[in-house]
Amino acid sequence: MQKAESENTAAVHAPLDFLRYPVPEMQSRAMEFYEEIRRRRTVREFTTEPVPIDVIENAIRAAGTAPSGANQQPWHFAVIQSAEKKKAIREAAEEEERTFYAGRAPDEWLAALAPLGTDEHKPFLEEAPALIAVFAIKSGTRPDGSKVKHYYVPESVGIASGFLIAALHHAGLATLTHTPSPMGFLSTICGRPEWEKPVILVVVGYPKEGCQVPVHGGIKKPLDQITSWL
Ligand code: IYR
Repeated sequence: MQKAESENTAAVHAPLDFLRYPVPEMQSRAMEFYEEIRRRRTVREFTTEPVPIDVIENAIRAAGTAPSGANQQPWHFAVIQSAEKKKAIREAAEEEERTFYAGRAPDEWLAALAPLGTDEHKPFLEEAPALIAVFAIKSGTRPDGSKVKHYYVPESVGIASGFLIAALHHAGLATLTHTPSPMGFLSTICGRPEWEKPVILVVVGYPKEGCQVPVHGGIKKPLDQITSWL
């Protein structure tokens, strides 16, 4: 069977741009990165202060370097700054969350959330200067309009989202990975097509003066509980 041109392309290789460090430098870099990333906390109290747009752009560029299935980069980042759109998102999210907290969520789920102190009120969706809605692109389209299957989409988008929040934290911004459930309203508000699925709403900004975070969220499993060495 005749293959589409894009599927017929032979691999072309180029030299790798890899920086090799002396072991002591590698060790201090690993420790420094851990010390930096462990300070990232999910924030739910944001100021309205605007953030530099080029910082957001570069964090999204960093996210866009993530590995993905067949390098198909099945993601889209919608940056929402308009007060009107943020209000619409807050209203839609709070409506979903009201039903979630008032009965749709099973007791076991509510019990798991209790130490975080979350509820249906989401003022940060309006107060924070920027929201980044992350969309997973379920399938692509060739120039002739036919569908291109995408591979490992949730894994790829999860990795890119990890890069995104790490990049924003590294730059000095606070984030919240918010997952209103269900979040189909984001497609409508952001004007995204049906083949893109909203997966995470990253709230970005500066923490309010005196911002409190739940102690529970800072307790991470020790290395021996999350690893096995074979
Ligand atoms: N989406 C709800 C509930 C919620 C669910 C999980 I899992 C969390 O880690 C935190 C919250 C909300 O945002 O309140």
